[in-house]
Amino acid sequence: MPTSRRTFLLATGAGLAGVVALRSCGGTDQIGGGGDHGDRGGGEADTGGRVLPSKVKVEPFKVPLPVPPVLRPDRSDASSDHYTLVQHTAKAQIVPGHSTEIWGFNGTFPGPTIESRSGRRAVVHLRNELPRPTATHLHGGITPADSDGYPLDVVRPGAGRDYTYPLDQRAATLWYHDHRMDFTGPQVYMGLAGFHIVRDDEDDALPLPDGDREIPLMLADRSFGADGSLHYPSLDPSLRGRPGVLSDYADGVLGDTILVNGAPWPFLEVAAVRYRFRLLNASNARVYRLRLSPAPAGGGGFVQVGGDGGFLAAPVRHDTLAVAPGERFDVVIDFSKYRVGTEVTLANAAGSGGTSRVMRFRVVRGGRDDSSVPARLSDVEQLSAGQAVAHRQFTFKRGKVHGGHGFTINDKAFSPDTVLARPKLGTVELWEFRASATTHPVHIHLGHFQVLARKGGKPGPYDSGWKDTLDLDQGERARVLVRFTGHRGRYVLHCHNLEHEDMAMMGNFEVV
Ligand SMILES: [Cu+2]
Repeated sequence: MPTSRRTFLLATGAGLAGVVALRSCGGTDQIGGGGDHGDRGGGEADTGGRVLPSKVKVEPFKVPLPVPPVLRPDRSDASSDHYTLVQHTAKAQIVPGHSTEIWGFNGTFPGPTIESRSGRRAVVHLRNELPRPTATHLHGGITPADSDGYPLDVVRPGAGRDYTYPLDQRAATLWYHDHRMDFTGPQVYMGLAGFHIVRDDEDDALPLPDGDREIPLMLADRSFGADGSLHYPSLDPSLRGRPGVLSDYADGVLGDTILVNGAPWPFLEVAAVRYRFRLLNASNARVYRLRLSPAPAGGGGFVQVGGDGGFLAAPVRHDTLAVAPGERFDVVIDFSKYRVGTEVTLANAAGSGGTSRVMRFRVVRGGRDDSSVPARLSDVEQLSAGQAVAHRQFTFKRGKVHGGHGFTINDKAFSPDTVLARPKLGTVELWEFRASATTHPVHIHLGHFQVLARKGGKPGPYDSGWKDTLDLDQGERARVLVRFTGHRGRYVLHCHNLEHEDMAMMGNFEVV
């Protein structure tokens, strides 16, 4: 790929000038652009600030896709499975020829995948052997407040605690990640993230691809120093004092290297049959617009069967999949639409240069396929606006935080003492979100929601089903119906652009 080599020389040789060059050459380097690119702004500029240049060169599509191992329970009883996760530093092979220090759950990035059964309790015995405090949140979990990983509810270095997850919820792709107050961005960037998949009888009964043809894909962009170290532009790299990042990156840190399951631009050899991929955007700030290049004949290469909160009622076909930080898309790709020998790039129409691609599928053999995607997937209860017992509005915009630049919700910087809403347990509320100048992926803890409207009109193409994270475009307004179920207590809603979150774009709500 001569274009990628040129891109990396520019990025490596010329510092910030290289970044400008990298972005301006995107037009010629782009894979699979065009189409509906324009409808949500696209581009990297609106998802964060500058791309942080790496000092090492990585060839794309040279390393095989790793799949995180499934964690075995220490023990199981009639109602619960018990797991141990130890957070510690480790050396990882990410950039070929280098060893990279990461912070990992059980020393890996991504952490091991936990697989749970709906209705069975998972108890995670967590120990923090890292040099800094952590707080672990199960994203998408309907979890009691004291196990939700509240940002100030930290586990100090050398300490441990149990997190209890009832998992009284539908089958879905959840993920666990660090949520430490003021330092979530750098700590997730160092590797503190993993999948937690919940399964149920409905999932088992569907004829979707399974076994080694059901694969989780964690997308995360990173940049590397000359020694292969993870490079993050912290104001205080010790992660002790002042939170936040250098001002060039204050809108969000964008890496120039796309990792999938911790490997840079990996490849996966596939048979010409259907595969199910659980896509997760675990990036700090990057929004992807995924496409298949070449697109399959007839289009609609991504058949979405699920979202953040589990199965959709019926599959939705997409040519392009916009995935904001925190969001999950459960999709089926049918490689029988390609001739054996085809190389299919998972491209990113919102990127440029190296970030315009994500990974590559090599269709290397034929195969028998008895899987299918049925026209009906699940009974999804449809909420209606009439059920809402309260209407609330939340505006996400820039603002003064501790006398400097930051981000606010309803003009307030995060404070543990300020409660923005007190919804009643068991009710549905209508929440309206507004974004000012930049995009904000809005995430609500505990409460799953359905999108009612965007810009005063219909929900968007990626809004189907139950969600917990919503991509708000610049200046956009969206209304969701959110259900507060399961547990009372104090939770947060926040922007899942982790740099915005660390710069105070978070608020409390208390379920009463
Ligand atoms: Cu934001």
